[in-house]
Amino acid sequence: MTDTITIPRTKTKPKTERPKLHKVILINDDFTPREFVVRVLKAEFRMSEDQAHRVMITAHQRGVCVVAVFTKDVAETKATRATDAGKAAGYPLMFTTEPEE
Ligand code: TYC
Repeated sequence: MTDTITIPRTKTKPKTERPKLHKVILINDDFTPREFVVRVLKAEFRMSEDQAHRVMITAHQRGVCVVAVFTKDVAETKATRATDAGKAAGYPLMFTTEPEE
């Protein structure tokens, strides 16, 4: 049995389709030191001191702040790594992800 039947695809994906991007969101808490949050943002998201400070302050004041958008895998990996960095230092620092509309 070497004969193979190939059925052509009837539906082709439009070439313009892009993978949905996912937001990494920083959540405020009462315990993680501001300086530590800034350090994690700089290390994991390659932000400048200024950018990191703005994001940290926004989360501090409003409860949450969007850090950046990535493909799903990258967003989840970065959120996990950043959350783990807090955990390793004994802080409840939390990053989550959410798909963009
Ligand atoms: N609220 C924290 C404090 O006053 C600082 C902080 C900011 C923690 C943002 C988490 O996502 C955060 N020490």
